[in-house]
Amino acid sequence: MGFILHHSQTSPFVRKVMVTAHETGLVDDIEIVPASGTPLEPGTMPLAQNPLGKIPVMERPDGPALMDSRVICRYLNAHAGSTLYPEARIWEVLTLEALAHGISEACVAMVYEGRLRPENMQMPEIVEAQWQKASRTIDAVNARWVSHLSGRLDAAQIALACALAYIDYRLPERDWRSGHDGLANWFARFSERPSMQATTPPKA
Ligand SMILES: N[C@@H](CCC(=O)N[C@@H](CS)C(=O)NCC(=O)O)C(=O)O
Repeated sequence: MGFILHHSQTSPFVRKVMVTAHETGLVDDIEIVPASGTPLEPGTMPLAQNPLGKIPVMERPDGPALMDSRVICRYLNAHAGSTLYPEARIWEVLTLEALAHGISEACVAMVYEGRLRPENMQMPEIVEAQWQKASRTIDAVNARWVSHLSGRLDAAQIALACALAYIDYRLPERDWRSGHDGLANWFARFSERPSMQATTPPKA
C-alpha cells in the first residue's frame, strides 16, 4: 500500500511521523513530497488535503488524507499491527505524548515569532511565555516520567525525543539539559536509534 507524506525535514511533527514509520517498518511504503510554508504564506502546503495549511499530512489509498502528527502516528501503528500505543498503559502514553506535543508547539511558536514578525513588532514576552510552557513541561517530565521512558518503546517516547531534538536544532541557546540529567541521559541514548539517526534534519 502506498502512502504520500507531505513533509519537511525540519518539522518536529513530521519527524515524529518518520521515526514512527521507521520503527513500525513502514518507511518504504511512504513517498515523501516536500512542502514548505508558514502561517503567513502557505507556499506549497497541501491546502487541498489539509485546510489548516499544516504538515504533516498523509494521503492514503483507502480513505481521506490524515493530518495531525498524532493521528498519523496512531494510524501507522495500527496499520503495522505495532505496539507503540499499548492498551495497558494507554493513558500514560497519550498524556506524555500530549506533553511532548505541547513542547514542540511552544517551540515552533517561538521560532515563528522570531522569524515572521518584523523585529520592531516582536514581543520578547511572548517568546518567553512560550519557553516557560516548554521549560515547565521539561521539569515535570524529568521529575515524574523518567521511569516511563526506560520502559518499552512507545509513541510518547518518540514524540518527546523529537521535541527535545527540535530545541537542540532551532533553539540551542536554551539549555534544556541543565538540571535534567535523567532526561538528558535518556535522550542521548534514544538519539542513537537508527530511526532518529535516519531523520536528523540538515544543519540549521
Ligand atoms: N498539531 C499539528 C501541528 C503541525 C504544525 O504546526 N506543523 C508546522 C510545521 S512544523 C506547520 O505546518 N506550520 C505551518 C502553519 O502553521 O501554518 C501536528 O501535530 O501535525
